[in-house]
Amino acid sequence: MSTLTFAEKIAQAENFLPINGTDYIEFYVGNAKQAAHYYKTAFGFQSVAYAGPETGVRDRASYVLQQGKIRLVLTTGLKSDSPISEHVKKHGDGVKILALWVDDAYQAFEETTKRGGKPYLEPVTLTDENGEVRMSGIYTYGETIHMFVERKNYKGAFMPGYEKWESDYNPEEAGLLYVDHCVGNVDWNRMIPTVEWYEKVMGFVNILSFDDKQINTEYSALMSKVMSNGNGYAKFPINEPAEGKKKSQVEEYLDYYEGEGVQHIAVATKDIIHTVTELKKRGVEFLSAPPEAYYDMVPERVGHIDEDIKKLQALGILIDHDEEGYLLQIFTKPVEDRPTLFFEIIERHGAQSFGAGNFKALFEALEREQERRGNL
Ligand code: TYF
Ligand code: FE
Repeated sequence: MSTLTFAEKIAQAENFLPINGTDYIEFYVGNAKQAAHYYKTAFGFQSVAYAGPETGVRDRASYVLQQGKIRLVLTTGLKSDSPISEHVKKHGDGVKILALWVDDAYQAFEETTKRGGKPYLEPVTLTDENGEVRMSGIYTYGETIHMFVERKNYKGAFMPGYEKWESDYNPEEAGLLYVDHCVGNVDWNRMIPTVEWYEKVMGFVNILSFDDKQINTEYSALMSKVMSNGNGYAKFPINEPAEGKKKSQVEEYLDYYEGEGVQHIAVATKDIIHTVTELKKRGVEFLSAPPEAYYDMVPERVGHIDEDIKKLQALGILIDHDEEGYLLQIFTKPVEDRPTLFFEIIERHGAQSFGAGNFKALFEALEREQERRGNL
């Protein structure tokens, strides 16, 4: 076990690709209008911008939503031969773009492609009366893209091509603040090459690793490595399935997504009890709570926490700690019919880790769902 703190580990990252945070996450979906309604109603996202036939965009419709610093773009293709529709046909609804906010989109493209990044979008400058946005993009795992977004004091709703979306339907926010991390599932034997890709092409460092000895239940196993940039604003854990008695949850994902892709998006809140209470009231489905014994062990395993354990238990929220503090987390069921993408809600109190102490309880809950789907 290394004795470096997380801050010391990320300080070892290279800085040829300065990142200020997540700019947006774009989903390719079968019906963007309905998906936008779901994220507004169920998660409390607010209407921000729209692009589509009414704004002169012929091949797609995109809805931009925001809550705290989290910006989601929901995009659908308008013709069967559009690359968006092809993507949806293969993968179902899922994340296409993890966009990163950078100071210089041209330099980001240059630095990453010269280190082997595969181009997706050559640098472009988009302008309208509200200013300028520069963008470029490269492929990461599967068909997933990292877009680099540079905002030159852009004053419009989102970016050129989009119009402000003023809706009469505005459900209240649920306390979601920012993207904490986004996890990718990769194929067998692909975790190490993907980790090396993040090191070489993006200048990231590996801050945590879990092997199949640590991440396993009676039935299934996986391996995971967390990659971070130099300020910790971009954290991408990478999972690979591992051989167990039965099918790994990562393998189930790969089968249904028909390839590698984003497994979960973790969003931070400052009041997880309020956030989860709200989300449940609005119909978001969460994995079932661990057994009573899990909560009985918390004082001994984690030590003091500010929250009332009974309230956390009633909502099925998980609790873990590391040398730097504790964290509270809970996972939704997949938000599509295919068992693919899900969300994590996380509240950190100092802890910079990912809830390894919860893996057993979490994976048992995941396996109960896999079993119900006949995939275990
Ligand atoms: O991001 C993480 O590492 C935690 C735990 O299939 C986790 O949220 C890891 C793998 C997985 C589900 C959750
Ligand atoms: Fe996570």
